[in-house]
Amino acid sequence: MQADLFCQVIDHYGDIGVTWRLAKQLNKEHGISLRLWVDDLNVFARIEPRIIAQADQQTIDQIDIRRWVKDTAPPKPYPIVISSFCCPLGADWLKRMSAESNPCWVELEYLSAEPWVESHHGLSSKRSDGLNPTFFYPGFTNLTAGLIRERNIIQERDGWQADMAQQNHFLEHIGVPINPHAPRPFYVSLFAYPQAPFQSFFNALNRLSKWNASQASHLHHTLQSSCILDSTQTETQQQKNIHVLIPEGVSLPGNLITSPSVTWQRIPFLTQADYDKLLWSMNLNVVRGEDSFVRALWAGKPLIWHIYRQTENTHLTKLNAWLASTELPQPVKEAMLAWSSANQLDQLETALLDALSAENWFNWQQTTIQYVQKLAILPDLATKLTHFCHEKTKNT
Ligand code: TRH
Repeated sequence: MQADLFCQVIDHYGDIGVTWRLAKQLNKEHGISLRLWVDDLNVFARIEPRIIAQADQQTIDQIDIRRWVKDTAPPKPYPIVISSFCCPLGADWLKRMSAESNPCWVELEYLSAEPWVESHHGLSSKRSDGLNPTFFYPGFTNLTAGLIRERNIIQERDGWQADMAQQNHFLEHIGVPINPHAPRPFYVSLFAYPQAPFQSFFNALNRLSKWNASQASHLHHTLQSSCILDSTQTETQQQKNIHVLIPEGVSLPGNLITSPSVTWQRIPFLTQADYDKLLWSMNLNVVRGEDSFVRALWAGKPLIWHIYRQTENTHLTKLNAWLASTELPQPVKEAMLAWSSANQLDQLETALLDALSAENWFNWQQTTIQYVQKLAILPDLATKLTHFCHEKTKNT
């Protein structure tokens, strides 16, 4: 099977992040030969360092990557056309598609847990030019297009998470100092939008790290239940046991008040494969948008999702819909909602500290693991897409 896959980079990295991941999986696991059309190769190069931003054509991992210049005469379209995030293909492509190949055209939508997605997934709409696109809605149930999940990702994650030496080697490789004789810190990765409530988050972590003796045992239990501290830890060692890793490109406010009791460290912006390894190595992941959110789910660790902000608080409707589909402890749900809502900084700090308390932290981990285990047995998006396109094109 041959497919033309289109990506229009709107902003940030998610458009090309999702599309590139899907392209590789469709080719590697389903044998589809892909022509990937991308309008902004500079952003592409940020997540895929092998990209030559000046090249009009290049092949990476057997994917034929083309610079997509709108309003230029297109080649003969392949029998399958996929437009990521329903990006407009432009009159020239549509004309050739309707005149020559009338392809199996899939419009890949944004991810949402909202209930209406199930009834919309798979619907098509006949156009006046004869084209008949079908809408694929990614989602969290078997009545949607599912989620992007590579065939062995869970197995690879489990192997990684069982190998502390490999994790330490990786962390050192990206510049994180490892002290094998000290207790393993409580690691946090922080990938959020500029308007994130960084100070409230820092305050909560600072308070967590400085809990006094009476609460140290509860911090001890918290950290121990995350298999971080063994019982030999003395109280002083429990100080400074939180290490926050912030990728290049995540902008922090200039006037941030942090404290010596928590280590905040910049790390490089990683390749997608290395970013997965970072997420797998952490205790808590703050992620955003769509792709890093799904990758953090596959990491099986507690996460805070900074959802992409939309007008009229549509993003809060989406966030609430996803939270409602989980069994996460109430303080965790409150913290995630406060994180993405305006003027809820105090609630955020309180809810976060509550969520990180021994009891809730253990439940946060358990409910996350159980939730992801259920997701990981659903058919993945690339498989559903391939089956759909195979069925649609086999009779043509
Ligand atoms: O960058 P984003 O905010 O992209 C957003 C969202 O996709 C949103 O849904 C969309 O509407 C908007 O773009 C236009 O967040 P996201 O989706 O997590 O994409 C980030 C990509 O960057 C993801 O593929 C992971 C990758 N990444 C790396 O490869 N290395 C890194 O070090 C980091 C931090 C991220």
